[in-house]
Amino acid sequence: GGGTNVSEEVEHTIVGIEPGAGATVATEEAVETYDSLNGWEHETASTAAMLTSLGDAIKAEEPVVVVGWSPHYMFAKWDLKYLEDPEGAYGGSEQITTLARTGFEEEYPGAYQILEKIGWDISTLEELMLKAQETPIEEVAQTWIDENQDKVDEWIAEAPEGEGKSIELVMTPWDSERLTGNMTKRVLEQKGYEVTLTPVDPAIVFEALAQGDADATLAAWLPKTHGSFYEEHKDNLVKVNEAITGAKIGLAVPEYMDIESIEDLEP
Ligand code: PBE
Repeated sequence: GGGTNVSEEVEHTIVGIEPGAGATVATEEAVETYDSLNGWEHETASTAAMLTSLGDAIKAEEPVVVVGWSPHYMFAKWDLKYLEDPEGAYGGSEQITTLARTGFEEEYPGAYQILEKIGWDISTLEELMLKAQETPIEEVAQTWIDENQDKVDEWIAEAPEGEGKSIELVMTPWDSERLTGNMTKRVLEQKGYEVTLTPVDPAIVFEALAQGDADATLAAWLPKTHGSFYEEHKDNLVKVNEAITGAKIGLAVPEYMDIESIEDLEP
């Protein structure tokens, strides 16, 4: 069937992303779970390399199977579809969750109240990420703040002042998190906090919070993508808010490919 041809054409290879990503672990699980992926290679390198492979394949109208996720501009830029995942190797709908270290709420009541309110919808973030292809992400974040000051005012109005206290935010290095991290930093700064924003691998986000080396993050994809990190450290973490709902990870292919499910691939 169509699956045999495309599986051969892509040389039984999934184009993955960074080794430290939650989506990478989920893809390893998918390769173990599905008979259709028996003997497949899961190539990991970087998000940039994956996007280059995807763009090249689409330009040539060739098949390609990549590790994809939403929110990301890939779904705005190209016609892509997720392959159905009947075994649930990639989980379902995810919440990008705001986490704090234990004790943060007591020490930073104002920031905590603000973090409880901050959130965006997926379509807003995808639009901003597309903009960030041409404009530095810090600038995209600042422009969003400038154009949405009424919303920011709602978030910060009732919170106590920060009075110059320092907050360490950690994030993962993907665009979605760099964007929400940079917007959050600017919101907290408006209330008088000093905010540092540090990009680290997902495992380090959770360790830094659990050990009290960082204060908060807006980068936790739950329940699946970062679920094992969360389980390991949850006794020392506080769930503050679901800042973004309806996120997703999975295997993605161009619309023109004649397959619908991971089970349509062939070993
Ligand atoms: N992602 C984007 C990350 C989190 C944000 C889905 C590629 C991951 O850890 O898989």
